[in-house]
Amino acid sequence: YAQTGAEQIRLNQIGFYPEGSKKAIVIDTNAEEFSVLTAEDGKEVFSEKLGEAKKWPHSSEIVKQVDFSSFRKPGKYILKVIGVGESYTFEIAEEVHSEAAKASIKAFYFQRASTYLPEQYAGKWTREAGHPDSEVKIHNSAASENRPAESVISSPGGWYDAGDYGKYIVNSGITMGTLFSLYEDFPEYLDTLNLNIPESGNNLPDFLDETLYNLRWMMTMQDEDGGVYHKLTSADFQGSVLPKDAGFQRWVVQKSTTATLDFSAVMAQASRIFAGYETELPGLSDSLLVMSKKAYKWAEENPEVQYVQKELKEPAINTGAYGDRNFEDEFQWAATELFVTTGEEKYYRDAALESTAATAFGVPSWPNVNTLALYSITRNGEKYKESEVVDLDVIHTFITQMADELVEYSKTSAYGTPMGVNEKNFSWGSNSEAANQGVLLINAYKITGDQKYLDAANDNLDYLLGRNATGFSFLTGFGEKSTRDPHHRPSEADDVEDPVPGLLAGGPNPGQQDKESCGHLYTKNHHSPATSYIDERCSYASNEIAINWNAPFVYLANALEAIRSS
Ligand code: 9MR
Repeated sequence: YAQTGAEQIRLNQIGFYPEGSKKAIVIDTNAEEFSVLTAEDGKEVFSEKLGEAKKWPHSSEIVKQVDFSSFRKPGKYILKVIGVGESYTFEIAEEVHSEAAKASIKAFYFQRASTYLPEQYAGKWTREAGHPDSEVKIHNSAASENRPAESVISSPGGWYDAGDYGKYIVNSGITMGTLFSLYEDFPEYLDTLNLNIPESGNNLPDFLDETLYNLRWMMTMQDEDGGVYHKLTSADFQGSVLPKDAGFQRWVVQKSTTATLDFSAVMAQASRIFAGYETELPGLSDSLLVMSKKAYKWAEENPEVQYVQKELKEPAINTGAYGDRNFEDEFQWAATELFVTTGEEKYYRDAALESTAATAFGVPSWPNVNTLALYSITRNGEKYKESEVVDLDVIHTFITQMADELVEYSKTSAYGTPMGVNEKNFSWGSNSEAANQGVLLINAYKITGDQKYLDAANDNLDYLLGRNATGFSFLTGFGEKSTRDPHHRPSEADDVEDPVPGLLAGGPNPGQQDKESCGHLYTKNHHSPATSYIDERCSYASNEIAINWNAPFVYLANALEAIRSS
């Protein structure tokens, strides 16, 4: 099918840092040259040859690269390619991603359960409270002596997981770990951010206030024996209604080892962060540490309790499973966070990071979290320079080896991005893979100071904001052609035309598990792994949003802002 102009020129639709690299992609062209024009009066300010034609296997497109990195003058511009047309307008500026970066954090406010979002903070996306979760039933799979089946607990607050209204501990785990990592890496930058949320006037940074909203919910999910319920959910997904109209009974289900360990890791990390706020939050840090240790102990005693959803009956549970059979990486993450917080070497010995095969680490995703342990050790590297238990060189090498592979691919690949290094990058929630690759690259940059890692991280931000085979900016509200119809109940059910802003769509997913609900919308344009994306509500497999996808975007965009503006 023929594409012209802006459709054929793929670029970060927001823009570029004056000192940063600036690339775009032109599809299917015989042109040899491109130029940069001022947006206001179309004056040519730069021109250069296009790169050689290359094929991107993931989209089967033949593309040429545009590189105008040496053009640094702030302003608004468009790209022009003769025979193709003109691109969307973009900007070159310091802090060019600040609004998008902030909005991606604010998106968590919009995911808040159990509360009214007044117009003052939510603008036109104001909505009434729903899901009080003050009378959540204990599912028979979660029954204990003190809490028999069908008894109730109160478990209010927290963030909705995604486009649905479940609250799932495993996925909250990696989400919180990622957000807390950003905070620990760039506290000065985050301390000054104003998110315009109800807590904005208090004595805590807004960023921490927002994370506290979910942390306090997580704290309610621990049973008295230390184990943690896998999730809080209705038995079935409720249709596309607003929270206030969603009345299905809510349940907490079986405790699991993965949920308990993810919980333990988050609580340990939170404990050391909130230790700095003893005056504002007296006792919180201590309580968090007690909960973390108790969870860890439960997991030591119950090391392989899997969550197998199909075994649950009366009622059967049919919502997001987040099942995982491998517990090793969660153990490593929890043990490491407990070590960093307490200094107790036993925990670090448990983690046994250095003796783990390099191949056991990877770009983090909800079932694979041990790389988060590497990040936490690295971040606290100063403390471990002389350490007898931590071998920093080994930990650093794990990270830089993974990062080098991404840099190598981005240098040679047709789109010039780390994204696509492996065909498997394109699966459910592929955009979180791109974002998490970015987080990994920023960590490598922090270790080495080598600019190539920062540039490659920025390449993946460009990917997410438009330099990809769909031509979409996947962040709602940002970019001339951005995701408009995410699978997101509040955005679907409200009367507002624009989707809730700052949400990252899942992205291309050749699995197309939603074929039944919107199969007729998948056309031949969606045949390749990198193009298998449709901007339709029905597409829960390519166009849902989720907190564990937003979090690495938050990290990537805000880390780049923090680094570029320092
Ligand atoms: O992100 C999850 C993905 O890795 C799984 O393949 C998929 C199917 O189990 O589920 C995804 O998570 C969804 C969760 O189960 C329910 N809430 C929405 C999540 C995002 O689609």
